[in-house]
Amino acid sequence: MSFRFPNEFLWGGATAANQIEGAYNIDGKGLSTSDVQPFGTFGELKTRHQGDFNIKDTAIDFYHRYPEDIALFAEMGFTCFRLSIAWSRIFPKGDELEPNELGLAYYDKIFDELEKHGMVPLVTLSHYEMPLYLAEHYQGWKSRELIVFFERYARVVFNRYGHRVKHWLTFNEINISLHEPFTGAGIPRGSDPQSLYQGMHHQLVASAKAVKACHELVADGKIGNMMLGAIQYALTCHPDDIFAAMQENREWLFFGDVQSRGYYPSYMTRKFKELGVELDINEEDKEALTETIDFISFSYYMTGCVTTHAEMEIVDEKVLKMGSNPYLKSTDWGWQINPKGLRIVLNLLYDRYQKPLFIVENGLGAVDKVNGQGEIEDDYRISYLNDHLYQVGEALQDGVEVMGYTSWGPIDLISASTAQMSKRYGYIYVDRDDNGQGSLMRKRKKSFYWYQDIIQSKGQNLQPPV
Ligand code: BGP
Repeated sequence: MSFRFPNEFLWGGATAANQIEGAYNIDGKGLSTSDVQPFGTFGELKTRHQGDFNIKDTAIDFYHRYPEDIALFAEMGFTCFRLSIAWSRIFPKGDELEPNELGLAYYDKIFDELEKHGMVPLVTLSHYEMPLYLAEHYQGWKSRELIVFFERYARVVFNRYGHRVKHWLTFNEINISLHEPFTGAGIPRGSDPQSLYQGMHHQLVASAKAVKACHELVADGKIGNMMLGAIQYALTCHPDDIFAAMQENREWLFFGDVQSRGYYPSYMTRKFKELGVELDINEEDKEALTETIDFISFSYYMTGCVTTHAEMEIVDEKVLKMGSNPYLKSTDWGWQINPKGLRIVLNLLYDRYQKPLFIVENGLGAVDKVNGQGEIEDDYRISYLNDHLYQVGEALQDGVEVMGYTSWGPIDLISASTAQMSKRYGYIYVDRDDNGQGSLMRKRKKSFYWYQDIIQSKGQNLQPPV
């Protein structure tokens, strides 16, 4: 079967400020939580000392090289580019009353460049980082005060860029903070459920306030949430496993439920009771939550299994402790590859929310080798992306409304979980290794031409998975 994706379907790639920009301490930027995570999201935290090496300090130097990179995206035919604004560039400490003009001016230039190439910006307000000062002096999102700071930041950027940035996301993978709370929420690892869920509640309220601000300040603006859509299957058809899988999936769907319905789902009442969590939710919070998102966005890389009784291997110790699925293969980093699962998630989310969906991350992290002719023949990546996009085509036929697809890391960037450069996702190769050595030169991979062809053919050249 061959598909022609809708004309208005947005095609592109996705990035995050701390994984591409570098320039971590210039033009008035404050330190962010990412700047003290030199080993990645799931590595050890470090106090930052003068002269310490963190590969993200330079990353791929997008801060200075953005015209070249955006031109390469345009050459591939991107109609959309997802990026995040580093909050610490706009409010270096996070609690200031006035923004940093140099930080604002930087993103003006990025949007100029995207406009020049006719690309729609999709902007994440908070992608896996926040001003470090807020983590150190306010206990991160555990503090209610952050709602005010975040809303101020959101209003500043909507006012500044709202005339030309119409697509926004609030918190990247908001559900990940239950597993890794420092990265996105500035809350220490190992915190008790009370602190975690209170912090998440503050983020949910802040997200809703940003939605309201966007609706007020951005004419024709659309704003979505962002969830890590790692669906869990029951390992067996034993009813206990089916129930366990349902509960596991509620761990992430809970966020979408609040953000798209405007109130806490009833299943959380029992959960909070069992965990001994008593949330501080006031009337103003409840009112704020009623401002709901316009679309649902999510990342999709892998799926897992759960069971209450059968033998099951754990395939990814590092990130989400996914149960092994005997029918699937894994990447070199232990992420289970499941293209059909993307069609399942798309259908599930559309059935549940009846809102447009946007796949804002998907891709294969792999080691690439430059061959004797200086080429990078990344057929494994082409096959991964083909098979996933094919399932998007199927989901469109299923009647699911999909706004677009931005694959993760269209240009090689620093891995969030491991801070490696060698875990590459790009269509564009960047000459830099894990120790920071390399010329930073950009090079088109084989997948560059493949994606160009897929975009140009509006998906018609996707091949049925073999
Ligand atoms: C998502 C994050 C991204 C990104 C991606 C790939 O969870 O939103 O920031 O990095 O995963 O993960 P990694 O970089 O660890 O391979």
